[in-house]
Amino acid sequence: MAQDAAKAPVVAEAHEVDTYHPPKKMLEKHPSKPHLSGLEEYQRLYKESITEPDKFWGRLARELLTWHKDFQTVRSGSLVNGDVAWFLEGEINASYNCIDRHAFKDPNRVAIIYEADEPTDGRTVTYGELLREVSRVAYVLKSLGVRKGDTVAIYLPMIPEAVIAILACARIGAVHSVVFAGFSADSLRDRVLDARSRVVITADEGKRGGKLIGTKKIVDDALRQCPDVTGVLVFKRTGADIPMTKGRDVWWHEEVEKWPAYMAPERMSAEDPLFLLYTSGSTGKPKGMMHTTGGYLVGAAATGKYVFDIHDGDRFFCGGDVGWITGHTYVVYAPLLLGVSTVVFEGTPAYPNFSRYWDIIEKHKVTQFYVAPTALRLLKRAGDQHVRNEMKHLRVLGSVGEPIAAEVWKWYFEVVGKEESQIVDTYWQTETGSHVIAPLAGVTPTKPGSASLPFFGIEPAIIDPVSGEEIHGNDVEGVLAFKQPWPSMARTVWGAHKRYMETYLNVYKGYYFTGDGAGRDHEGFYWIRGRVDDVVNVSGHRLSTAEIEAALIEHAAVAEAAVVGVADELTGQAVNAFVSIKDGNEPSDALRKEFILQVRRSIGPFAAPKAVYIVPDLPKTRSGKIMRRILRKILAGEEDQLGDITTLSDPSVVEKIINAVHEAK
Ligand code: 6R9
Repeated sequence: MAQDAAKAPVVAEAHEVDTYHPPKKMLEKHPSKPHLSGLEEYQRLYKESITEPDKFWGRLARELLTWHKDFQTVRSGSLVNGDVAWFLEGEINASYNCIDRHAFKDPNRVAIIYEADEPTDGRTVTYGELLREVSRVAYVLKSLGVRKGDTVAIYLPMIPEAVIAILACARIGAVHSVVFAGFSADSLRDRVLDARSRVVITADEGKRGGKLIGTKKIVDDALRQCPDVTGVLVFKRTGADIPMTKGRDVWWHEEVEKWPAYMAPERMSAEDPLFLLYTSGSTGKPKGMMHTTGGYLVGAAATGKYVFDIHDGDRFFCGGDVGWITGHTYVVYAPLLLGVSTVVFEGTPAYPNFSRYWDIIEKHKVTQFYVAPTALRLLKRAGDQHVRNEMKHLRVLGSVGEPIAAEVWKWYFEVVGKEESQIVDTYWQTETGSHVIAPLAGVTPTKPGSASLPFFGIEPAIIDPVSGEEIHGNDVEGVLAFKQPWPSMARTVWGAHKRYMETYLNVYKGYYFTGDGAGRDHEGFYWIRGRVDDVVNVSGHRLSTAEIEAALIEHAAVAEAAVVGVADELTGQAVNAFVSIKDGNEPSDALRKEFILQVRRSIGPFAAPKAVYIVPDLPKTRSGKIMRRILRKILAGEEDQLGDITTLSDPSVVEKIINAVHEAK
């Protein structure tokens, strides 16, 4: 598995690259100073977090959060047993920590800066207003029958109401299950059914890049096969004329008027679930990763504070969508837990023009900006003339979701940041809840392309995938695992704990397995190489090849399908599909288009294959296993390095596939 990753390094050899220290200008314009005095303090605290985790995390949890009832047991359980639990006996409410404690101190402080799709349509929401709106929606959810422990599906565009819906669930102890609004009706249906959600929160329409999206229509399509859904709360975003199902659908603006503007938060146990978020794995069905309340909040607040160097009065802008983990942790929880302003951006970086991000940063005096390299590649390619803005309040520029190439890193640093901000390349996953390998802004030196050093409490291990043994020392390559539990790790896959154990904890006993290949250089810096499983990363979106194959096979003409990721200049990786068709069908462009449409319909537009090759057969072993490695090699033009193909049940298909690819190119 890991050989693939090791042979295709995405970065230069570690010792050839420059080291960048936190820029002096960043420290000069700092409102005070970074939370730590320097690398030595990081090293001292890091050591404590590994050798005395109870002391370290107990202190941080009490410092960063307000508990209704204090905890006594900081940590229990183990990676071996898969029963990790944190801050037991503690009682806490996420919405109280994100809202009330700031609203009581300063109700007029801005919590949400809403940048609408049209630059002129935005508004701000203060902490006082947020408390009132969240309380009202919490009442509405109760009136729709939602009780503590129930799951609520949220299918909303990037508008303040998405944050309000999330926090309203948290307020009453309901488990939010946000589904990215780019997912199709079928994907939404699967998630609603798997989580057994009976209430869905949505909008009439969405608006993105000047285009309208029929959000409610997608929900209606999905719910046709979800008989247990009894309530749909609909926010009026555009005022489109949409059908409302009697007895099921209610309008947000009508319901909130019925209820008072304060509701006391529910006291939750630290280990009560806070949310589910579905993510793709190597097998077909998406997994509902379950995060719990206390540990997740500690991870979000701690990484927000130390990695992004968040200070009072900061204005934080994460370009991720709340439908993904990046939006959960760094649009919603981290900035609100720390009481600063968070930008909720509805649009795209290219609308109305390529200066949109920079205009937002300038307009709102943004101090930290966080985005995926795919957006940076797009904007770099569009040209430096779009980045004329001074953006003089910026101190930290974050990168997330995929490896960032050194030249994109440098462009971010020089052209966007004018060498006055620190770049933080943050490595983490839906499963880790918050950053696990990342520099601390103002503290950690960085190297373009490296996520640098582990966050507190994270003890990385590089494992030899062949022997399964940990490789000690520096200048080593292998697969990445973690040796100790940390507070914000997902506790289970919803309703499938066995799958959780098999995917993460039983692969290498005693370790959490990330699924990524990585190197540790001569100075102990980590270089993430990318997935070693059948997960493709397209524009920072995590897709399962098996899921796309399953979608293709739903098409009546498809006999078999194999999907692989190929390197793509703009999107990092792109989806390419090999399809063999049933007798009676002829290969054609029209058929290829239908296959692409099939994936769009079944999963969502972002999963659509960039190329579809219709081939007579797929390369399979005698036991029927598809050899995707061979397909990847052919696409990379490395036909002379296919290795041993005699184990294939029909080695002659390889030649035919090569021809099909050449013809298409
Ligand atoms: C936060 C998020 C997780 C996968 C992960 C890895 C890739 C994330 C990265 C990175 C290189 C980084 N990934 N951050 N690769 N450098 N800084 O993206 O979560 O959607 O679950 O994806 O993304 O492959 O395993 P998620």
